[in-house]
Amino acid sequence: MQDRLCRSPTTAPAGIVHLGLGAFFRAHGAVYVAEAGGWGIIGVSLQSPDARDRLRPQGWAYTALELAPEGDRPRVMTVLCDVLVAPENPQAVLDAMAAPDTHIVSLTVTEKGYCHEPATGRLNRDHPRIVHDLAHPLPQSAPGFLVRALAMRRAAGRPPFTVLCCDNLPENGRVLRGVVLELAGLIDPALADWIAAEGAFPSTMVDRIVPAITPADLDRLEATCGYRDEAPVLHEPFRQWVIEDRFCGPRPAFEAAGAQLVADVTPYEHMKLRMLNGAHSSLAYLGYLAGHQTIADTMADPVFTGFVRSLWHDEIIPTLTPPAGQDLGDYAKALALRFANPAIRHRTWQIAMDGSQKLPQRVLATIAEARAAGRRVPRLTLAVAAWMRYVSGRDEQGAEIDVRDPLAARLAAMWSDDPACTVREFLSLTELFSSALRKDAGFAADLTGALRALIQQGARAAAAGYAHG
Ligand code: CS2
Repeated sequence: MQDRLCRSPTTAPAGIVHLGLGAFFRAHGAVYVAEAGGWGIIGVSLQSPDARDRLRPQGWAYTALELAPEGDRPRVMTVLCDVLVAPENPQAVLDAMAAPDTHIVSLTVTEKGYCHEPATGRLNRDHPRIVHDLAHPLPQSAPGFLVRALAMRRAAGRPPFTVLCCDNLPENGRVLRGVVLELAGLIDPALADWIAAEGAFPSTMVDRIVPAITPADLDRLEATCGYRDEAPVLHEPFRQWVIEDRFCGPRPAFEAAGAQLVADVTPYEHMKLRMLNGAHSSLAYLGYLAGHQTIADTMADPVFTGFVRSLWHDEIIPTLTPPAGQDLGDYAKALALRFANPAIRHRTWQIAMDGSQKLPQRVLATIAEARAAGRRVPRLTLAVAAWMRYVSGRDEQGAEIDVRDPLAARLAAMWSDDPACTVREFLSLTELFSSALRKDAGFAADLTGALRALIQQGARAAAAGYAHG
């Protein structure tokens, strides 16, 4: 075996504490912070010690490996200064967040980490971690850490940090602000007033495709780089970060690293969530059912290339107001190339995870707007049907699907042999479907038809029916 990667971390002071030290942040936000210069990051794992244990022997350094069709490009990242594991020592995490030098707390805790109801954006007060955090001063949830750390800063006479949400939620900063204020209000209404008046929660749009690492990737990296790295991240060449320029304290010169600082992130978020993530989820469910392992494999199938092109042009783009200077047709073309990148093995199974938390903003909001405008959207509807079939836990050959979703057990129990009955059951999910969609008889009928087609013909043939305009 080659020598293990080991570098000294940055000497820059850590002005940023990041909650949720997964691959995405290390391949995206951390790269911007490193390029902006002058700042370091204390990473926090909210669940397992795995990342800390792999990174510690390397001095917190890791390789970010860019995967382009023309070859791999490694880069060693030294922007992390420390990694904390919240369940082991929640007080250390709070202390880092409350430290005078901390100006920003950023988050990638995935959709379900916000303990909110996706359909309404409000705090889910029954969430076990929220129930815990209301009763105990040492928190478990991301909103709990934010609230308790902000309380410490207020008590110490320090200004709040800027909360920088980097997850794929619409108006992510506004949603997180609402969740934090609601939780703070339940603990101490005066704290909630202080956060509302002094705090800042800019919304952001984040984009970079980051497939999960496999053991084979570690070997491949060792062969390419000549050293062993137990905690690398893989990513595509493309990256984009659009940030609302509303910080309540100092920030890195993100623009020097190519981030776009804007007044309103909404048009960017809608474009990205609906066109990239909406298509990703649609291809993940349909592709998985059709037997495709990765998004690139799915895109190599002409049925799905045609399907996704029509999905973008006929169903998603008509609901969007493009960001200034952005042509949505060009955006779709670029997405098709990114999805087809054969160097990225982004598993349909990985993207299919947590559908109950992803579908509302990626697919259902687009459907609701199209329906309100009197349009039918057969491809998005087929994607919802494919999700229903996927979470039933059985694929087209009757083999078991390893469904990962906080609602997995409830969703599986909704499946029956009668498509109309299954659709009725799913449409009763108030956490997912807006009341307009739940009452929309036309949508229910289309969804039933789509599900029937999926069951009778299989995903590939059903998608083929909608592959061209
Ligand atoms: C993907 C995203 O796993 C998923 O659900 O759709 O992680 C996607 O790759 C990123 O949002 C791209 O920016």
